[in-house]
Amino acid sequence: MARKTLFFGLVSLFTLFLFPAPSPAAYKPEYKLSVVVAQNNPWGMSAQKFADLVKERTGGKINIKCYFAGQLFAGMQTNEFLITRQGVGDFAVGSTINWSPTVKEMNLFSLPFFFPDYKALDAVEKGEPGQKLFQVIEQRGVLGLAWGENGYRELTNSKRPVRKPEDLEGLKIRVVGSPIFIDTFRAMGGNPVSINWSETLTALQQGTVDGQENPVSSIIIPYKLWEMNKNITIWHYTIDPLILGVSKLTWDSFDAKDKEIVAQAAREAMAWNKKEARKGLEGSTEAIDILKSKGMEVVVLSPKDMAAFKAKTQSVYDKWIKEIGADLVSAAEKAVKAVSP
Ligand code: X2X
Repeated sequence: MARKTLFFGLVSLFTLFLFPAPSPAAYKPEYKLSVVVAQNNPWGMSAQKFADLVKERTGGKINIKCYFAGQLFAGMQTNEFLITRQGVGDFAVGSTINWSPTVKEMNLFSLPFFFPDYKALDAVEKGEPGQKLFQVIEQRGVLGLAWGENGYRELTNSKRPVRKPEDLEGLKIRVVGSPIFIDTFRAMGGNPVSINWSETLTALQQGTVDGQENPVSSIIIPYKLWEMNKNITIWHYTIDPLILGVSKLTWDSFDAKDKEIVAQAAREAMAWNKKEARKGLEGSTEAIDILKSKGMEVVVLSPKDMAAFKAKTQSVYDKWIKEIGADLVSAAEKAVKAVSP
């Protein structure tokens, strides 16, 4: 009897050794988070804030390292969605512009003069179109945790004030490597050239390009673009939301409690980011005053001036509504009209 017990005991020990019970997915010593920009601005800072909150609330179990300035993809910013979906990067605080060459639907935010105010953007993000966009990216392997913001993109250049489409003629403008931007600037009369952000400051310094377009509080002020470009046109021509996303591969390895901690930290960090991105721009002239104090000539377009640029971009709409999806665009249009008629 004793022998038999010993025998079975040994057999089960051996079996345990060969086939250990499935352990909970192992956590990695480090999770990588990708950001296109440096840490000197609300976008980069919000990524670090998120990482800090998660580390603190998981007692160091989820340790996220931020890779700033496009380090995870050697500056090739339009690859960010792919590397996140593949799990090469676990997280990204990514611009919808950089994801749009991979996820066509994201070009919604780049339709020229589509979002008249922040209310309209918030309505789209919170409403059906925003949910639909999160479904689209989830199907492609990236879970959207929260919306953040880079901001309304404004035009700067070293040559002259731009008030009307004729002023744009012949100006060489750096844009992101997303085709809708090339189409839009060509339609408006400019001369666009795609350059990664990592090389843009040098291109501006060396005069390879005359200008660029980016948000005031998130990019133009922190990067001191007045050192290269004296003219700025406030025209709100496109808006650039951010998404704090996580690779599905990484997400599925977290237990339920950690998922909740990560999701909550994402919401908090992105809420802070949105507030900072709009700082001095919403119901205030503080950000514009900073630009003026740095010697910039600020042109603020009236709705009528904007309409002259928008009229030039009909071909962009005709082409890109098909790419984005007519249903998504009209759902967004409805959401916009409901809050900003
Ligand atoms: O490249 C840009 O212009 C930037 C930093 O705004 C984005 O990543 C979209």
